[in-house]
Amino acid sequence: LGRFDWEDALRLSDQLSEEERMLAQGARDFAGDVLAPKVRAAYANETVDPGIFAEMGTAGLLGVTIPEGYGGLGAGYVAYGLVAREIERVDSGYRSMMSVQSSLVMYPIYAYGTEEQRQKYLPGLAAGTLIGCFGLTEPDAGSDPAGMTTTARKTDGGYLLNGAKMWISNSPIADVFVVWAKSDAHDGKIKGFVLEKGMKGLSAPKISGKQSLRASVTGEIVMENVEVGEDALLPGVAGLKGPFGCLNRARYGIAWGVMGAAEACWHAARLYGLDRKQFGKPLAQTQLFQKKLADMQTEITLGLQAALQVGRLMDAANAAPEMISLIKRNNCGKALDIARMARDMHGGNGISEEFQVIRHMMNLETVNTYEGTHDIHALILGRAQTNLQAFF
Ligand code: TGC
Ligand code: FAD
Repeated sequence: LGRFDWEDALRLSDQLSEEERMLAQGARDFAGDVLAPKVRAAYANETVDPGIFAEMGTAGLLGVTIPEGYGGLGAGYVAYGLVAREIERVDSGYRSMMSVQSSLVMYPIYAYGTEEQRQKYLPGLAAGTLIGCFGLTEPDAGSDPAGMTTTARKTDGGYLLNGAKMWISNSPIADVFVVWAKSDAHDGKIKGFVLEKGMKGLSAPKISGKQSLRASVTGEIVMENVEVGEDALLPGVAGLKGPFGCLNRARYGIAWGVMGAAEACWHAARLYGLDRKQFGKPLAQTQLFQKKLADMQTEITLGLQAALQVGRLMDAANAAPEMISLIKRNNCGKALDIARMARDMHGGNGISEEFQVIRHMMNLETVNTYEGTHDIHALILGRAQTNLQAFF
């Protein structure tokens, strides 16, 4: 008979390569040593230390899948997912910073950019000396990005950009802005542009007062007659498949990441139940408490297995976007349920910052919404099995 490891019930670890295991351990050490000591104050005060990007860069955690020649790690998507899991074990906001930089900024520059754009931006983004953001969502175009009103008007030497983006991770501290706009030079199709901090007419005010993801900064991107040259255009893609190509990767990483946050909540609830006595015995010795632990263990184990399978398919260039919708939706929803359950299992202490679970719970409300809401991914999956679109 085989052994049973309650923390790794289906032996995910045995299914990883030696390189993947080492990278995951490195990310875990980094998250524990560098991120964990910062997170409580960052969350409480709603402050983000931009230096975290350089620390992540030094640890090799930015651009995990980008080739080494551009400063990346040249590793696969399973490795990227494992990094997301370890960072989000500490906080979803820190994972957000990493995944925007890697999947939503470095990836489009690598995949759709010119060689000059790659050389100009990727090494700095990989090192974390440059900070990136990704502007797709607008005040009136969230789930329906095709409804965007940001425009790029062709001029003699380039383009003139006008519009506003909303809810943009990292934007107030960003040096590099990947923004999506409808271009009159391309039949009104959506095209990507790379803008830089300091350009005339470009600003990125912070959105304050978030009750979720407070360790990561979120802002707007306002473009008022921002003039760029032809060299700002990402020439390699046109249409919504451009931003969606990036979202596929970020959504996949989120499916791993939220399992890290869920594991943190599950482990905290277990320890709390072993320690806390009521009615003369540990809470963990009651049937209801153990059932909740079993449910958490089951959902996390299955969620991680599913993420691993999609990661292997991504590494083989054989994953479909609907697979990513399935794991993004399931794992976010399950992680949120688990965080809420762990909060309840801590009783009154569960609302205290000291026990951390409520921070994860609040964060996961955002993660369940961004990169396609829980219901939008249901509609993507519904369309795939009925051939009927129910968006409008
Ligand atoms: P639809 O007609 O379905 O597709 C339009 C074109 O796009 C292509 N496409 C994809 N390509 C690659 N990957 C995918 N996943 C794709 N999905 C669609 C499609 O083939 C088509 O191409 P073409 O060449 O035929 O034109 O478009 P639709 O307008 O009906 O889309 C509907 C819907 C709901 C699926 C889509 O708009 C959607 O996914 N909405 C959710 C929006 C979203 O996820 N926004 C995320 C913003 S970024 C963010 O949240 C970052 S948070 C980061 C952090 O802090 O971690
Ligand atoms: P809406 O689209 O208005 O949706 C509201 C509700 O209606 C949801 O429950 C939704 O599921 C539901 N709904 C919408 N359409 C339908 C339908 N057809 N049928 C049934 N139900 C429907 N965006 C970026 O571009 N870059 C970023 O870096 C970024 N970072 C973010 C960081 C944070 C902290 C947050 C909160 C958001 C971020 N976003 C970012 C934006 C995020 O992607 C959007 O919030 C998300 O896509 C949902 O859009 P919305 O907020 O406009 O909600």
